[in-house]
Amino acid sequence: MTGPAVLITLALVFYSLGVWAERIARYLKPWHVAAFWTGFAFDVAGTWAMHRLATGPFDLLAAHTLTGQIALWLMLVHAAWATRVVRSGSEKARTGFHRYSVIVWLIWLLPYFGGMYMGMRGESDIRATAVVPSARQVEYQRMEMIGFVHFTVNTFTDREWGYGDESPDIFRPTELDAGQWASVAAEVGMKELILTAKHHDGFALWPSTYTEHSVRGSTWRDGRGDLVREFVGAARERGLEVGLYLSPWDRNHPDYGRPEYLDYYRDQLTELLTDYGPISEIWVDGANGGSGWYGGADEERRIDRETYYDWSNTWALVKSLQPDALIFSDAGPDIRWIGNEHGYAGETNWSTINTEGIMVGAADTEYLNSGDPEGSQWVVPLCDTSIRPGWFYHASEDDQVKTPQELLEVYYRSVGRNCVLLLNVPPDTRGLLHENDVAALRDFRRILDETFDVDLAAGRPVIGASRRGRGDAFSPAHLVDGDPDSYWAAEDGEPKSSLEIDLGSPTYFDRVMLQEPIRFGQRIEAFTVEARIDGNWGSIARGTTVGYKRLLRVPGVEADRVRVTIDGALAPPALSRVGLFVASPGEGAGGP
Ligand code: FUL
Repeated sequence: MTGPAVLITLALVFYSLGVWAERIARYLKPWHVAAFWTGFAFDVAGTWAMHRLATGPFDLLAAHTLTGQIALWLMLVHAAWATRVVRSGSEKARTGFHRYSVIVWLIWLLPYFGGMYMGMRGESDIRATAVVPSARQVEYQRMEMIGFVHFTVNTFTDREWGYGDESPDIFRPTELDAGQWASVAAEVGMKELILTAKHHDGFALWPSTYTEHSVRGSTWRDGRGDLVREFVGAARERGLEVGLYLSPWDRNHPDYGRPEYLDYYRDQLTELLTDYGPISEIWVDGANGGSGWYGGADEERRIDRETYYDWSNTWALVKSLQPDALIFSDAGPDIRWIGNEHGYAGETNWSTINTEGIMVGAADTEYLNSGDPEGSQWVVPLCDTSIRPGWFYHASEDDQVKTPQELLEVYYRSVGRNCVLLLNVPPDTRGLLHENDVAALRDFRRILDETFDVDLAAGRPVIGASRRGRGDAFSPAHLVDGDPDSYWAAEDGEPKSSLEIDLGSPTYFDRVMLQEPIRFGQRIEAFTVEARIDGNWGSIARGTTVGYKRLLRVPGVEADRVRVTIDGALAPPALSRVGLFVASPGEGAGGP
């Protein structure tokens, strides 16, 4: 018997001993109460040990967790009640209490044995790998696509990097409407929006009390504007999470490069994390070009990337102000850069890396691009790219907006490779997303929906897979049930497993979707997809990692069966979904 099982059995032994000794004596004695409490203590210890050993993040509503909770609460109430009766109850109460004890004990047995039965059938969750995402990281990954809003003085100077000497008054959007940004983002399926609260030029889009270089110095909204506030309000109204970009490099601030600047950076971070409600993500950019205005010094300032920013204390500050905020940088700690600005993840993309030694602004981009199966930290990969050549709006780029087909290419290489896609759509000098960008986004969304709305595998019989446990908890039917939380798991100890989807009759498809239940870790390191065409099996795709989502563009086939084989995995494999789709004609001829 394993540790938790011993503890939970001891809970039964002590609790039953107390209840039945009381029943025989027909009188509640202090040692009976002590036995109830001992039983309770073992139950708590056993439940705790079970969660620590056997599962990923604690899920209160999972069946076996729930039964355990009910049993624990019943026992606690009973023991506390008995303690009161022994301490201050009448003789009559002590003589009659055994009736209640037996009833509570009988009720308690139901969840107790219910939980045990599920455990015996192998219905407790699979054992997580050593490195798993936090619940917040899983939520973040599930957003799949989020939006970036680059907007500041650069929009008006037509530059990509402001020097820091811009007059705040050049910031004069004529029709600014953050509601338009958020509506378009929500409409096209983005779940979060990130605003450049401060870019490298140092101009603050909110009236920071620590600088004059902000919207307060602009005639926009008569100097009383607060774009961060407008932005978070508009995003939240439309159900979007909000993130803020606060550039560490500040070409305006006189102290940049000196230790004092760090206080300024952290003060601004504190304002943003204190005054604007829940912030889902803080975005820390790695760029540092050296030269700048720096309060009039107008010079080159180099910093030591390794020591200057003292990131660990800044991360601690973020977490102390908002424990749920996730931090993005080259080195995480929660979300990592994918290593390029095209929005392309590696075909092999592990969510784990070793962050030690990664310097913000000087990272090994190849390492970030594919992650590390031996990494000891889970750091969600993020693919950032802009819908235009630049990050900021330039009228000269109005006809260089990515086409819907180019956006799809990005989507397949980001979301389709275990990455979250962060797509930048910069507002123009009016303060609105440009018509060309909005049109491209809408077409992109329409085509995506045309491709992925109908899953030909949904509800089809799945056969041939080994499965964990004897019940249906991990049955391969979960691969096609549309529930993102349910999953199929192979028999423990089996690193290679195959399953077949029976399509009933020859069915055309050219897109395959695979998903792992990442809350238990990322496991799969090699897989093959085969199709049966006219009775003959042939391989249509081979790949390495799957992770949260893997999309495969395969040559169109008309097959009656599809086989997915997990050729290698770091731990017994599990999948939460296999989907089969037909590409919308709107996708055009994208490369695999
Ligand atoms: C880069 C910055 O220098 C760009 O201006 C932009 O903000 C991009 C997302 O990150 O490193």
